[in-house]
Amino acid sequence: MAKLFSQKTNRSFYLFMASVGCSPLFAQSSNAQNGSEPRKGEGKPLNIVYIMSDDHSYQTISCYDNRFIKTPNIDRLAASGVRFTNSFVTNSISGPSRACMLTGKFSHKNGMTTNATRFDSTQVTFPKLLQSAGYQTAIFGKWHLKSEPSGFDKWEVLVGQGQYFDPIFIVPEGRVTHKGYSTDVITDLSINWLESDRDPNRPFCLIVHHKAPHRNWMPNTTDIDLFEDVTFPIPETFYDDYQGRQAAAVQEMSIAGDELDYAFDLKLNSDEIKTRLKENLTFALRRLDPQQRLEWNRVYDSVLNDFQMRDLKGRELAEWKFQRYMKDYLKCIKSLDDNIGRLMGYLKENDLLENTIIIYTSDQGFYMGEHGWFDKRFMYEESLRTPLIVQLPAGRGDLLKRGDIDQFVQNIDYAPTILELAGVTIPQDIQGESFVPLLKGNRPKNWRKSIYYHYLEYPAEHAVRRHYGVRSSRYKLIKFYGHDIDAWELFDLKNDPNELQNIYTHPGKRWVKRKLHRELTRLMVKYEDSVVL
Ligand code: SGN
Ligand code: CA
Repeated sequence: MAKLFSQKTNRSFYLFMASVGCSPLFAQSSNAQNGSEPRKGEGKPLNIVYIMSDDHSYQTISCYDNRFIKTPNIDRLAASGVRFTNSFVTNSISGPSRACMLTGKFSHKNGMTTNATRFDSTQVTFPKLLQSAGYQTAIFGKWHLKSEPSGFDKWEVLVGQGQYFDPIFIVPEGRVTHKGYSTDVITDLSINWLESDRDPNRPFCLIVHHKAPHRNWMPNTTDIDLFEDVTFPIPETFYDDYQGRQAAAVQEMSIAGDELDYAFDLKLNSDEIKTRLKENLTFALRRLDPQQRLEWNRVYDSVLNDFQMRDLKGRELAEWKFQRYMKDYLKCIKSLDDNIGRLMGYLKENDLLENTIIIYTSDQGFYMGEHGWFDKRFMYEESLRTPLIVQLPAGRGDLLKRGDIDQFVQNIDYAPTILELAGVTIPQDIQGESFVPLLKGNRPKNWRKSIYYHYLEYPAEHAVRRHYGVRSSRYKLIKFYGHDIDAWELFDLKNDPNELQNIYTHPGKRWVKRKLHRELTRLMVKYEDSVVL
């Protein structure tokens, strides 16, 4: 009976796909074309596992940068897949980035311009299209779009930013608290769905959105002792003086400044330390059980003692704060990497790697002390870039097995790429490009040579002024605008990769400037963006 049922489901899925004009993605392989033995996984529709963390910098993934931490599980994905070396976001902030990813459109088109906006969930998104093409769709973890998820058969999403311990989830029926550490919980929900909730005879798209390593970087108590005796290298630009860069000079995301909260961020929990965000730490710590609280206090009470004993000032204090920030952030990364390993282990053990594409990315990049900062938002490299690693299904002989892809991709490209891989028609008005040709190892001549960016969340926390700009392989042109600013910046990324010299007014750059202005206008026209003052 079970067999009959599964055959029927399979057939009805294929008939449905044909009726909606889709060629369901059977793991096509060059073997199928040349008539040799079919590979394992061939002929099966493609599954998608999309894992996105929150604020995970490429600097803290060892296959991108091995100065800070080893991430063996993410590295393994990259080693058996492709690593994008020029992957960028369109607007470096969570809600907007998530909306770009779901719709394949820039913020000004999908309407989600800032974290304060509400996502219009009646819009077409790639999960909705997959769902109507017969895919089972599920999302677990951070959502951050205010409106309820739509286009998912199963969803459990965090309330707002979510909590690290015993996180509360919004579900169609209301709210539910899951005991445990958020990264473990989100992975458990994902694995449980794969194991017990889905029909194994239909393809699936599983979206796993971690909360970690978002501020305030609370580690699992199992990882709480890690890195305590490690001293991390101070970034070259930690003491940036922001000369010639007006917006950078007035931001509020400095590690040395009070914005990195002594209580909430640095976990210094003492009656004498009264800070703006102290209450938030109190609330967060209430979620730990007595055993976890003991472990927590053991580590952070000793940090507090050390801090009080040293009585640090000036650069010594700034560097102490940097070291604490790095330690906590990296403890969260350890758990993230372990859990990615756990999910990968499940997919392998259950023979799913043959016909499943696995994507790992973050909603944007993050500053690990570069320019003296934490947070993101700016169009400078550390937050404009985002990690992107794709492990391709072993059964797809037409796709690359491994290697680096250096062409420019953006998060608006994910939706069309996934749709093309799934054999679902890409809507005409999607602004991103499917990078399936790149996954096949091609270098299309007309592939984009520059990217467009627009950040709109000001006035807001961290005080990063609104800006838009263009990045080519060599140069970056940025315009900061609105309220109290009207400033252009131009960087030569070859001679000044750290973006310290604004050469906009330098004589001799007129030709470069003209070319970039023209390119910026071309992109604004192409993407139909304009600036509202
Ligand atoms: C919170 C954080 C900010 C962070 C935003 C946006 N403050 O408001 O530091 O920039 O989220 O982050 S906190 O005190 O609440 O931690 S995003 O990744 O969701 O866009
Ligand atoms: Ca984020």
